[in-house]
Amino acid sequence: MSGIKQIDGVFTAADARYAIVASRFNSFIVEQLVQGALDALKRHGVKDENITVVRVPGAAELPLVCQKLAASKKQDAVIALGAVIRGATYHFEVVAGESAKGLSQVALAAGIPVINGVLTTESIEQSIERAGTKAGNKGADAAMAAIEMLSVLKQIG
Ligand code: INI
Repeated sequence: MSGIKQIDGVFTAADARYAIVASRFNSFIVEQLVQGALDALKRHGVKDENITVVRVPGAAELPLVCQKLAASKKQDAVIALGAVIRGATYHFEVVAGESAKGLSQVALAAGIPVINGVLTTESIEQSIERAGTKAGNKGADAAMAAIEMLSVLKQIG
């Protein structure tokens, strides 16, 4: 026996409360991420009454609402979903960068998982690929990351 203590997250955080915050911008894509996240949560035993879905105008608005939810103590994990597409905006770097930076700041300040499920892609096609077609569903991946992180945090106390 090596004596090394290993901690791995498991996917059994069924009693936890999850908030999904989704942007309305590029809703054609983002709503597929929301469906993917809901599907992953429910198939891992999360009850409907423990899921809250909040919608915001765009990815730039995600950090503030995630911060409020994370500080509310009413949620155990927050999942931010959005799609920032370079071809669709002149200020791609600003929106994508500020959104990502804000979300990681919120997670560190709140001490709960705040998962960044915001697609940042070169084209609408790339976003579609990640929203339930050939590259999977990043909303579902984000939900799985939230479940896994809750398990890891619980174990490290
Ligand atoms: N918001 C997005 O979520 N994705 C985008 O691709 C995008 N573009 O293209 O600009 C976008 N802009 C809106 C932004 O998030 C804010 O809602 C807006 O600037 C008001 O603060």
